[in-house]
Amino acid sequence: HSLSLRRPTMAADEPIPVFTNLTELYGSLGTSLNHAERWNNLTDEFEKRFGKKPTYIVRAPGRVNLIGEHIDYALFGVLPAAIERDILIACAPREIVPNSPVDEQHHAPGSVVAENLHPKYTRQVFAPTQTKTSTEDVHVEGWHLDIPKELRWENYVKAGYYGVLTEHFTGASDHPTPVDMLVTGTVPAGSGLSSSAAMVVSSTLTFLAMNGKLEPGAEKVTKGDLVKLSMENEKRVGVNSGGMDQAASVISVPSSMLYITFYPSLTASPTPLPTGAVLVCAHSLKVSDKALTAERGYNLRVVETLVGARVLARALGVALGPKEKITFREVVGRYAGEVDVGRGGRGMDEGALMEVLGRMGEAVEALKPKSQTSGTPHPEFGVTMEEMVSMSGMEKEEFEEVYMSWIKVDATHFKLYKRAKHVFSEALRVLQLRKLCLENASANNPDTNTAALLELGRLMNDSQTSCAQDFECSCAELDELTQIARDAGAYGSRLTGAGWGGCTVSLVPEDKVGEFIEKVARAYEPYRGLEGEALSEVLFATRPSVGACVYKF
Ligand code: NG1
Ligand code: MG
Repeated sequence: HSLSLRRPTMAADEPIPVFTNLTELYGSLGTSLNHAERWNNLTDEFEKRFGKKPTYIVRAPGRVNLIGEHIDYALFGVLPAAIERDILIACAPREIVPNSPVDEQHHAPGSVVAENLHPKYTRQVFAPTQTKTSTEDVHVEGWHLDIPKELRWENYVKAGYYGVLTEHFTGASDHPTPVDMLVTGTVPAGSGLSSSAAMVVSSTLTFLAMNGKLEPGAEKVTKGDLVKLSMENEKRVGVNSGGMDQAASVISVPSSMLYITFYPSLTASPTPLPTGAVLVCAHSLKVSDKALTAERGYNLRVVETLVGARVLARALGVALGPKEKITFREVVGRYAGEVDVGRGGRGMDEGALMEVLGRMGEAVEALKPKSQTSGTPHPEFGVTMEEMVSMSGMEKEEFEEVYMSWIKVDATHFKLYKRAKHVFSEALRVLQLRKLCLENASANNPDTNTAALLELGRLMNDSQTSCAQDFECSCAELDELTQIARDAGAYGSRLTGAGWGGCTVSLVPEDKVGEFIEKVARAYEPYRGLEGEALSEVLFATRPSVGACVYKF
């Protein structure tokens, strides 16, 4: 009796769009911003600095997530869209002139000179080194790139390079091309709008382009390939993220949200919002340094949800492979006897998934500690490391190898129950919101449209509550700003991205956007004194826009 909500999905196996005609390129980006000025300025600046024309400009946008927070790494579907704000990188290969008066690294194969239009991000020169590892049975030749732990802008450039090097340069005689590049961006950093994914996707694209991987005749790089490569690359800069940001930055389509699934395979289905509402992003002005606080934040949540999934699997009698790092989505699938989960498989449909998720509320009770015999029980069902190991059914050593060796966490209690409660309720809200959007689009009736928007808003508000109370990824500033947004007339408002700072997203009646922005600007204390461009930097309406592309001169 399951509902079939499935719509044709976007092919993740489409090639990356490569434009050679500027009119077509600007057409694809939409007319709401003056793209020509920015692209021309970048081209001119590149010429001034490097004394030659760029051969490519690559573009990757940031994204806003409407709903589905912290569930991509549990492999549940999410509903983001690319935004108009983006990163652009102009680039060209550099000829190595022997004995030219430059520093040493300029001469190294595959060396990079990276400049940024923003003066805060200074010029960087680096090069990969060639490595040879030989033991009795392994013989590896490749390229190594040092990515230091501290936050530096060029780390995101290096992260993109890393995967291209390891994936495409394995032979000893295979030399990567030296690259000159100039970066510019309009995605605010640390804002939850994924400037990081935009940087890593655009950097990955730059090095693919510079090494001939996007040339006609080269083996086609698909959008799906770029998502996977960028996901791996982003893990080099600190957090064990899911794939939402990279998928949204690469695959998004104009004027529609994108329902992205990761299991059993990467799919992306356009999901149109009801008409009459727009998304407004508002930066809390609290910067969320996810890479630096990951041990108590993001990475800790990754561990809590993965261990939670194992404990739940055991409680439900779901079979587990030895040392398997199962996710919540896989537990649900195996529990429900899901079929068609092989490579490229489609798995169960959305109606069936909603039905199983609805039944999980009781099952997650298994993640509460059985009894806490020593000391006072943790008020929020947190368990100690010892309890967690015992609940997993693993030996301590094995547990450490599987769950603790690849990630650093800093906690005394692990709140498996509350995290799971968020993940399952949030995964269900995503499907409910998508269903509303699809049903509304086919009904095409103004009355049901408003009802749908109100319902969408309610789901967003519930998501915020769940993020704040159960997943504990909100903060005082985000709680306040979402409340201000609701008071100012939003249908719903919530944090977007990892949280702990950064942006909120609000669904706002289209004809009230001006009024809404004024009210929020007045009510949120940190916005005092901001006006004009400074205000629109942090508080702005946005519409779903198109994913990454490349322009070839
Ligand atoms: P932000 O902080 O917006 O980049 C992060 C993760 C996502 C997802 C969200 C929470 C990265 C690159 N992205 O987004 O994969 O897990 O948090 O929903 O870390
Ligand atoms: Mg990020």
